[in-house]
Order: sequence, then C-alpha cells, then structure tokens
Amino acid sequence: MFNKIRSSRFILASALGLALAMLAAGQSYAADHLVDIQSMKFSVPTLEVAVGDTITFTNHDAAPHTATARDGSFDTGRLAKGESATVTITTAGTFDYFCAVHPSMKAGITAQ
Ligand SMILES: [Cu+2]
Repeated sequence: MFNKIRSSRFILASALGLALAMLAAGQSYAADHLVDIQSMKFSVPTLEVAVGDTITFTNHDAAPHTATARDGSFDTGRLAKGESATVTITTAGTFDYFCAVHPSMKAGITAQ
C-alpha cells in the first residue's frame, strides 16, 4: 500500500515536471499583464504584449471605468471600484483603447 502511494506520487511529480519543462521550452507561453486604473489614468501608457497574453485591468477609482478597444477587439465593461477584468489579446497589432465613461482617458497596446 505504501509503495502504491509512493509510485502514484512519483507519476504525479513526473507529469508536473514534464508540464513545467514544456512551458519553459516554448518561449511563447501566455503572460498576464496588469494595468491599474487610478486617478483617471491607465497606469501603462503603451503596453507591449505577445499575442495570446492576457491583460488584467483593475479600477482603483471611486468612478466607474472601462478599458474599451477602439476597434472593438476587447472591452472590460464597466468596472466599479476594486473590480478587475481580464482580456486576451488574440491578434498582433497596435490597439488604442479608452474609457467609455470618460473618453479622454486613453492608452495603447502593442501586440507582437
Ligand atoms: Cu473612466
């Protein structure tokens, strides 16, 4: 019984190790980038990402905000104070985005 438990742990550890090695070998596994929305600004004026990466926007203001792509490729919807939303960048290019509640709030993303 003890041996059986040990061997299944070994298989699990090996599978985990293999998965980690595969992640490390492929240099293009997705990263998550964080953008804070605070004092009526997006914290990163131009964010550089890779295709497949995610971006998590968090609103720290009392006012509601959105992060809405001008070309419609992503939209967090309205975020109240303390709320976050994550979007995935699926194509290469330059994306301008703004806050739909306060259109003068703008920033950009460059995806390669
Ligand atoms: Cu706003």
